[in-house]
Amino acid sequence: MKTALITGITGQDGAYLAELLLEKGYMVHGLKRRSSMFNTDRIDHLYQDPHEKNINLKLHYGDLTDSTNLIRIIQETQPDEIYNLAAMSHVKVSFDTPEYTANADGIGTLRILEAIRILGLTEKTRIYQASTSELYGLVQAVPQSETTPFYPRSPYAVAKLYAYWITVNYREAYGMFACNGILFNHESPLRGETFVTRKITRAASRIALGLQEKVYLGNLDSRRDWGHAKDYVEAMWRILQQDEPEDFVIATGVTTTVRDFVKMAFAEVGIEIEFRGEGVEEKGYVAACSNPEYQLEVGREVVCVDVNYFRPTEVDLLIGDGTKAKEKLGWEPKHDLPALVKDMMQSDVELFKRDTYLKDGGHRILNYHE
Ligand code: NDP
Ligand code: GDR
Repeated sequence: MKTALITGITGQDGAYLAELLLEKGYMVHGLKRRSSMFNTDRIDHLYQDPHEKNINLKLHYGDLTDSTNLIRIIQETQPDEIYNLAAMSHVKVSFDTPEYTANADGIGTLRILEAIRILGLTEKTRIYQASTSELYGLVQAVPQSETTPFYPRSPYAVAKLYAYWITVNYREAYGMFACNGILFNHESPLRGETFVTRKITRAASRIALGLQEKVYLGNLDSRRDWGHAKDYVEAMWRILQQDEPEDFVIATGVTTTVRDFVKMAFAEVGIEIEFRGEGVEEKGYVAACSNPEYQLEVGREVVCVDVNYFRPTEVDLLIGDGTKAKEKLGWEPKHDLPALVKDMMQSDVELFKRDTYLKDGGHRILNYHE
């Protein structure tokens, strides 16, 4: 039985990866942060009672900013594979917490690599580093591949740039099996609520169900290469099963604007959106509503632009070239964007139907804008 340690197991990717590795028969250890509330919602369906014998999922308290803790957990668990997914992963928030982001996302990766070296596990333990298409930043060339130059545009991306290169350096300096997966945006029903796709699918569901008036978004022109997280964790695993350690771009090769994502999400509930106006004055209106379940007036304003969601420096266009992953890993995405949007919308409509019962029962339903 192989043993894996997943940092960031309580996040979107951590949850899907834990599920995948358990299916493959791994013993899975996960690093979770202490929180004042339970923070394991995404993996509760995998929970195993630690009092039982022969469990194959175990959680450990830890933090990427605490090297002694990382050394102890790696020593105790002796992993064959470490998936370093933990990070302060929100690009906009990284402008508010740049030092913390550098510490967790940049130096955190170094702490893991050093722990492996200190413990003499360089031959045994393979490491996957969660690198990102945000490294490309200001567009140098498209589509972006493993050889496209980096130009990071946020404290998050700069921290991840350090993590990328320190992973390459430890591979070259100490012969470690350490790899970067340069993953383009990937989403799912488990996506954090403040990333744009989930913000949109939540809002489209809630607006259709009469729980929310409108949604405020930032830059509608930015383009992303969006895939499904379920497919992307499979690529992470394949990267660590190769004969030689290498870095891979994981992407769909299709790019779409935020504006078009909005249209696709609303279309899933039978609502056609038309955008009118320029720049910050641009707004999205209901152009048609073909679903008799939802009572949305034609002409109603449901999308507005709020400059507070703009970033000081933006990444305008991401579109990945996944040729190397296809050729060497045999990896291709199983979901296209319409399938992703459908999955997210079905899940959110189902989720928020519960709130309609609460609303009907007189409970206050919060419109939380973030
Ligand atoms: P999430 O934000 O959903 O999850 C991040 C995880 O990291 C959570 O488990 C979080 O814990 C944990 N975490 C945050 N800070 C620390 C810390 N200091 N110590 C320990 N754990 C910490 O991210 P995703 O699952 O979407 O992404 C996984 C990784 O992949 C991240 O590194 C991200 O930067 C990277 N990435 C993501 C892409 C995407 O499109 N999703 C694309 C490319 C890269 P808690 O639950 O307590 O907050
Ligand atoms: P990103 O994802 O920054 O690409 O990072 P996010 O969904 O936050 O933004 C995508 C694009 O949408 C624009 N946008 C908005 N974004 C948010 N969050 N909220 C809004 O209201 C909004 N309106 C427009 C953004 O400006 C941006 O252009 C994600 C994270 O998962 C990173 O951890 C990961 O490394 C990269 O993807 C690849």
